[in-house]
Amino acid sequence: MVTVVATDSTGLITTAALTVYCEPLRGDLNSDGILTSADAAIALKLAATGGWDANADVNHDSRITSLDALMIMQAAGSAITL
Ligand SMILES: [Ca+2]
Ligand SMILES: [Ca+2]
Repeated sequence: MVTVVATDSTGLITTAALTVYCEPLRGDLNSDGILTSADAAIALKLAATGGWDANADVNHDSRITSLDALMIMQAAGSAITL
């Protein structure tokens, strides 16, 4: 929840409370706020073990595979955007 304060040109002030929903950074599997090779490694581990994390399925095919890890690695290197 954030509170927004607005002032118009005559000096009148109003406030409003807003609820803000933040979506996690897609592919940020260690939740540190950035995409790195560590996230790709976690995706690879999920792919190898059959684990599931919806945030790791970056190509939206309902499976976690090495392709998801590759895409996370490419996004970490700014080659693509997830
Ligand atoms: Ca991360
Ligand atoms: Ca996938």
